[in-house]
Amino acid sequence: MSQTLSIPALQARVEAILMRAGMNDQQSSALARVITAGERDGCKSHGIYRIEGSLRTLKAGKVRGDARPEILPSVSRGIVRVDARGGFSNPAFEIGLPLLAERARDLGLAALVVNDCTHFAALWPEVEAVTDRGLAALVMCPSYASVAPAGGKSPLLGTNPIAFGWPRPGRPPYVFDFATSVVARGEIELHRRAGRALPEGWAIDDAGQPTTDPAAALAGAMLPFGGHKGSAIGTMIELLAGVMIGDLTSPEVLDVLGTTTLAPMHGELILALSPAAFAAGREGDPFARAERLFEAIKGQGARLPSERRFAARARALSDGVTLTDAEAKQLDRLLAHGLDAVD
Ligand code: NDP
Ligand code: PYC
Repeated sequence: MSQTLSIPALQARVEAILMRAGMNDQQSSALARVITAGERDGCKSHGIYRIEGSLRTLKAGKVRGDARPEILPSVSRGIVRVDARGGFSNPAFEIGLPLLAERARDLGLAALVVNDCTHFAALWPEVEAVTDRGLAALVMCPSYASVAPAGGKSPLLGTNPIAFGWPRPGRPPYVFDFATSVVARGEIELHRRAGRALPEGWAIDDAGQPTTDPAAALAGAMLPFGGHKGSAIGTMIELLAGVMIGDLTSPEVLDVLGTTTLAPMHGELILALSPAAFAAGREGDPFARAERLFEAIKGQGARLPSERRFAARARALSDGVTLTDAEAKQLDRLLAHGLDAVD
């Protein structure tokens, strides 16, 4: 039977599962917030479906559930660096955020670098945490080799998400957040579990031929969005959020991890920019000018990215979220058996 839960109830349940599996308070609470936010906002590919993968990664010893991230001494005022100490990215982001925002307000632009973190999450929760502070945000990270470069035939780039946010005083921010592959890999796995064929153009098989079979796609390679354009943006993310920050690129992650069935460990780059500082001395209020642009987009009948998500959030906050029978049973199983419930 399906089960409807309030958001606080779901978050408490997810946190209890993660603590039962041996994660400390800092890791489990940050992860529970981001996983619950995925369900709340109708982003199933990064909601409770990710719990099992996180526990499998913990059981395999590829992530530290007891990690306490640490802010490292600054080499440059514009760069805040957090060592995730082999834990998940979200608690590391949370401890670095206040200093990132302070430096971005002060300098106009600042970066938060998170190193040595396991990353399975959507990026928009981090983008929104920055826009909530009146700053614009650009966030990106590699993953593991699973995407063929445009014109290539085998996995090399990651699904490398990139997300941007612009603060809108008194309204939800403008936010987009997407993989640089046609879709997130989680979507392919969800299609496989549901026995549904993929749309054409998402993936190729291990012989480099187009496929709509999710299993063949997982064994082959995903395709970048927009052909050579997505391929170039994916490569930029490898450079900025891998090479430049002294962390692993997606092919290196796969070499170290040896599988695409566990959550990957690498780094993450979060840029915070102050529109007020950049526009100072120029005519016009940047926030008012941005609103005119958004109105013009909507005036053509187009929707802004994240509007679907914000509508799902409003519904979930008032009515709760409904889990399928299989999802509710899976949560019960994970809570009852902890790491024994996963391979
Ligand atoms: P989607 O293609 O589903 O959506 C991407 C973005 O486009 C969203 O901001 C969405 O807003 C917006 N959008 C969708 N349709 C429209 C439309 N018609 N008009 C305007 N905007 C639209 O995302 P992906 O499958 O590429 O990625 C899903 C998630 O996976 C992301 O959150 C990403 O961070 C995450 N991911 C994480 C990885 C990791 O390594 N941690 C790797 C890859 C992906 P809305 O939500 O409102 O529909
Ligand atoms: O959905 O592509 C994905 C993904 C990879 C790592 C985390 N999410």
